[in-house]
Amino acid sequence: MKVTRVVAGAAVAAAVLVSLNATGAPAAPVASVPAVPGAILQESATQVAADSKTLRELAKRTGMKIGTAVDMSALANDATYNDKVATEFNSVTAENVMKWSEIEPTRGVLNFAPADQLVAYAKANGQSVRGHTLLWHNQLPTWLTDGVASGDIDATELRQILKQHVFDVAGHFRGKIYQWDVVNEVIDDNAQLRDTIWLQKLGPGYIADMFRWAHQADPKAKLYINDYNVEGLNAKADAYYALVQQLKADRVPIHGFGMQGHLGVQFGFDGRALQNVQRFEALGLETSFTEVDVRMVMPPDNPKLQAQANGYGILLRACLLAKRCTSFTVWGFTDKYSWVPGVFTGQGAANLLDENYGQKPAYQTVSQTLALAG
Ligand code: 9MR
Repeated sequence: MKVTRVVAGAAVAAAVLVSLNATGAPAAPVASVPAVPGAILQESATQVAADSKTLRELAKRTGMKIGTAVDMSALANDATYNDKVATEFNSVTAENVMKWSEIEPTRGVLNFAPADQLVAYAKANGQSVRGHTLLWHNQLPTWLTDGVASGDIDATELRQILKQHVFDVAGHFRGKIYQWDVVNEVIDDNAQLRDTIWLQKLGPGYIADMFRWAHQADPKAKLYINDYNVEGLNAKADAYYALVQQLKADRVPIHGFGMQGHLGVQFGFDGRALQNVQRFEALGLETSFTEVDVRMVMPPDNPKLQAQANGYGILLRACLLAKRCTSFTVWGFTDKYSWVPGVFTGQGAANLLDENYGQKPAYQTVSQTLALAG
């Protein structure tokens, strides 16, 4: 029996969100939320709303987009997957097909077909598209990495190639992407600029160049800097704060800070995500959670699944409580398709739905939190 307290009004909903965030208590069904003064014990309107609506429907009234990364082969071959992308989300990100190695596997031969399919799908389903990503150190075409390694491509040519890439890709999708991850993972886990071909050959100024070029290529897109392990208050997030401060001082067109949100229940969660979001917003940026998933050591059990729900809840509440957190994207939504087991041996079950599309506690938390906020 679903007996819980009626939570009426946005102010109370916000108070509940705050209290959950501040206590850091495991994200729990609404029934175990601390007593709200004046609340009536009956079937909760919020619970009913959450039960009968998709995430997309619930998110509509929050002003925050709810998104997922999309695996194009699952979209083409798995009807349930395809249906859920359309019904549960109002924002999509290409999990892979907008990356450089996918778009230009052969130098000078651009293949936009799979990414165009995603953009068309999004249009047909009334969804927005996040662009991911114009610059990364992974998934680069071998003609590029080999050319740099052999010395065939020198620094001057590399800079020209990178600029051309931005104009090719951001130009191709001009007007169709609401947020671009312009540079991805440019700071390493020691909070230093990441040692990549970009830094080695072009120097640190490549980051500002990327934003300036992207802004010229697609003036309306919000331009993001994006990374993992920057959801809380830590040295890496501090390094981003300093970098963004400098870019803003230099009048670089940077608009957003993207926190990927690849968490693991075995590491615990930093409950200060909201403070972190707020300090970036105070610099004049909007923010987004861009790749959220919460993995665990297999097999899943109830405590791990509850902890996972808490991880999703901490990030989602931070986004909903912040002033300019515009999108919350999960990096896949079903354990049927996930990058995690292939990279972290013995870990998985990181998504909102299980392999059979069954709802996990994390889904319930996301759904109920959206219902409360909306
Ligand atoms: O989920 C993506 C996976 O399918 C690719 O094989 C992998 C290649 O490195 O990239 C994964 O997505 C990454 C994203 O683009 C950037 N942040 C980390 C994500 C997980 O590795």
